[in-house]
Amino acid sequence: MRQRTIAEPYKIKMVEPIKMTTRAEREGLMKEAGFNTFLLKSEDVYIDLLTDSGTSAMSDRQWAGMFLGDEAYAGSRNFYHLEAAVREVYGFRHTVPTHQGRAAEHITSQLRVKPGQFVPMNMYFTTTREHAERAGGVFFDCIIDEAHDPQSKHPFKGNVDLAKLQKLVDEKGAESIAYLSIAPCVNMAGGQPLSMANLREVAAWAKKYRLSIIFDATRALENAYFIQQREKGYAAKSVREILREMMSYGEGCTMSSKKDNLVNIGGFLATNNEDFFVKAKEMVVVFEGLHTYGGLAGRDMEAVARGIEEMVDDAYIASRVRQVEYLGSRLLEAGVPIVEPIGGHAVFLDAKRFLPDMPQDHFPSQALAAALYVDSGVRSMERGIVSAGRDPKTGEHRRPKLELVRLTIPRRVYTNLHMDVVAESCQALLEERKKIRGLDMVYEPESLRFFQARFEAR
Ligand code: PLI
Repeated sequence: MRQRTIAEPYKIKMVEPIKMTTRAEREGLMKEAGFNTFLLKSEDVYIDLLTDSGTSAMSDRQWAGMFLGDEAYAGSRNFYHLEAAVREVYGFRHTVPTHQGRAAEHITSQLRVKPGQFVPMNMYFTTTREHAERAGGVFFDCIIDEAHDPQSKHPFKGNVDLAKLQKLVDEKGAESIAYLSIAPCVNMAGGQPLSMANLREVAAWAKKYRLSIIFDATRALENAYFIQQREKGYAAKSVREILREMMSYGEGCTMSSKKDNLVNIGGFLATNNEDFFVKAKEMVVVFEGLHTYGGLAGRDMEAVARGIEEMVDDAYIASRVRQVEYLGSRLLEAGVPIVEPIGGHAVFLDAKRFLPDMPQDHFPSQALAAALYVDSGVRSMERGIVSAGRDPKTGEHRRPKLELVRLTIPRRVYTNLHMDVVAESCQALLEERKKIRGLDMVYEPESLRFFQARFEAR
């Protein structure tokens, strides 16, 4: 039987105009922005695939909730709605709101990492690693090798390699590990999921050594969808049930609500560990705000609470991930090299295969992202040597195997015709790839350099 189309389970009630600039204008704008797409003005962008973070379209129910904000300094009713939603959907008893994910990472790292301890992660994420390192921790990559190979079609490239963890424990002892920081739908690997079977094994292994799993639950829902689609025994389960089971293997999580939770701002730290909760509550007051608002307005917490309830709709998440798959399939048909399997939140161009003659020191992904903007006004993001930063010990560039450009799809924002425009632009660039020039970095911030670094054409 032919596969039937699944349309979005919503219709559009409000629109925001976007405008196309001319190629000559975009050439000037890109140069002015130092060939860094983060430094472009949003109004100069036609289709904005910079990130899926905070770029979702909220529903009418979420917007209605914004008018029910209880803007009290303490004990806002919206906090209790948020706490109840997290308890119900993620299964964690205690919630500490934060203004976004990295604030929850900051608190977690400061409380749970002792200087010199390892923090194993299934691949790094920029802010997560940064906070672990600022607390004196040492990042340890425990993802399976396939994750570093953009052409491996492993269905669960986000899986943890237990042998790598075992080796670390054998050599350094379990007490050298702060906790396991496990991210579903691994962002830097291309939005790749881990399997429930892997998670179960990791949890059993961690228990043996009395180590905790603290999830980076940012895109856990998208991971739940992949488990439903790909893993034996889960086809008949709802994403809601799958997400709840996933989270049951962790002691808690940090969360950027700006992704799965369908809001423009917000995050939280959630846990079943009383002691961690009490300490986190004390710390959030210093850095974010009282523990019942954590840097958010009451209305923002209401939007998060409603977003959490809305996201666990099987029809919604299917249409969300299928749109990403639609763009990826169009690119594959056109022969554009991308990371496979296609991820949950983004399609990643493989800059090493796109620009095979450009050395990594000429920042191929940065150059490709700039060229894409000049071609069509589509904004993407570098995820290669610039994002990887420098080794804190040697000061050398970290040289990731993956040299990628991320085309990140905001939730409920663009139609598949927008995806067609993006695909056509990537195809046109591929045909003219010889014309894409490498870059020199002329300004480099000390940390998280990809956000503000500036470049010039070579
Ligand atoms: O941007 P924050 O502070 O709300 O969240 C930080 C963060 C943590 N973990 C993961 C996996 C992320 O992807 C993440 C933020 N990601 C951004 C901004 C992105 O564009 O992917």
